[in-house]
Amino acid sequence: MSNFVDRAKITCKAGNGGNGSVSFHREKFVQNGGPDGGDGGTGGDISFYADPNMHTLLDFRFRSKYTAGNGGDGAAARCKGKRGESVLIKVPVGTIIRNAETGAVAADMDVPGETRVLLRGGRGGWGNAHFATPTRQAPNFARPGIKTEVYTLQLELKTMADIGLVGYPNVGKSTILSVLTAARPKIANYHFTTLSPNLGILRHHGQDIVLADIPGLVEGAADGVGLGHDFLRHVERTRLLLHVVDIAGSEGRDPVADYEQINLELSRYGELAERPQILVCNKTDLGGWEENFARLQAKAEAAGTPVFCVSAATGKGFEPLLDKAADLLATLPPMQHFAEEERLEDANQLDNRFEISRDGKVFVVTGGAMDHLIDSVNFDDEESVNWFHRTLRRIGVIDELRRCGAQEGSTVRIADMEFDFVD
Ligand SMILES: Nc1nc2c(ncn2[C@@H]2O[C@H](COP(=O)(O)OP(=O)(O)OP(=O)(O)O)[C@@H](O)[C@H]2O)c(=O)[nH]1
Ligand SMILES: [Mg+2]
Repeated sequence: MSNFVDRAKITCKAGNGGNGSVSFHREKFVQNGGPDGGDGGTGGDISFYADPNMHTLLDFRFRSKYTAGNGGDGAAARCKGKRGESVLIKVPVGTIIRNAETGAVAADMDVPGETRVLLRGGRGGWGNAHFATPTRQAPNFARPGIKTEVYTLQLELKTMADIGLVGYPNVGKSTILSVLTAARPKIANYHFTTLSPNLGILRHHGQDIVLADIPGLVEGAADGVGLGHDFLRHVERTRLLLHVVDIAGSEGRDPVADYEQINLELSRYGELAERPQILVCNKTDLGGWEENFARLQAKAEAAGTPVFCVSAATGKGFEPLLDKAADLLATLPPMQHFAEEERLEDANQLDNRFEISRDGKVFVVTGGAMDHLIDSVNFDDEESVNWFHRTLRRIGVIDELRRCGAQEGSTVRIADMEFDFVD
């Protein structure tokens, strides 16, 4: 078995933001110096790099946890905390990154050399120096940094190629790749010789075409039989399929039945049935293929599929096939890009979202904004409590509570603290 790995799960955490500091300037002979607590540093990011030199996700078998550094805390004399160290994760070009929990696509790393920040480090909290105003000269509070979350990410490699070679096992797909390109895949007279995709580059009239040879497909492939899912994934992005059959039926199989079976599996796997095809009738150097060809040609042409006869053994018949493939590719849309469905980086940033629910007579305010707010307040300090009230008003919590029926004296719960509602 090869070391080809095309799926992996990893956990990632961007760094927490550092806490702001509460500090007052001290100097000989100077009493009650001003607030000088510095801000916390930003946490480190988690980024991904589409590495053209990587071809499998094997590395993630050995390492699956990635944690960026936390931002440093702020300190006296307006000293800002240091930035947390970022982490860069290398993946093969064509890797799709999903949030494992929701299944939503977070990034498609399909551009060679591209770097994407997926999880941003938490922002550092403000030190008390930030909260000084002419009327509030000694703020006794600062804000904590934003705590980031751990994400489980599903990585999935979908081969990037213009053309995918599909067909029943042993029909000669790998041999065709070796005839057309410099690739040297394993070729042998048994089923499932190929166990992972092989890529080759074909140069035709000055145009570079990337060809992918995938393992043979069998009946039930779309249900996962013979590792069908794992193989079909690699033709999902190809723009054109070369459907290869052993037209001589050299193993006693019927190429017409195989052709129909493979098409059935393709149609049952996503949108592969609509992918343009060229039918390649291989092994014409062997005798007795004419009758099979007559039956198959009728079927393929009825489906609008161009048909070519070749022999990978002798190298005959490929020129017109390649002309046709190049013509088709010129008219086909570019490779499928998986659109981003979920923005992970924002999820680590503070938002002002909150929700109000009822627990008997108590109004309960929840949401990320609330936890962070409660952490920011020094409830022994009147200034800090006033600031807390103003913030609740500013982000709309007071209005929303009133709208939900809270009145003077109603009980409001935020995190594990209870307050009287004061309008
Ligand atoms: N006579 C003849 N034999 C061929 C031709 N093309 C391939 N073969 C032979 O058919 C056998 C299978 O070839 P492969 O290229 O490994 O077939 P495959 O479709 O890649 O097979 P899997 O990887 O198992 O799906 C080998 O013994 C090849 O030498 C051909 O045009 N003529
Ligand atoms: Mg093969």
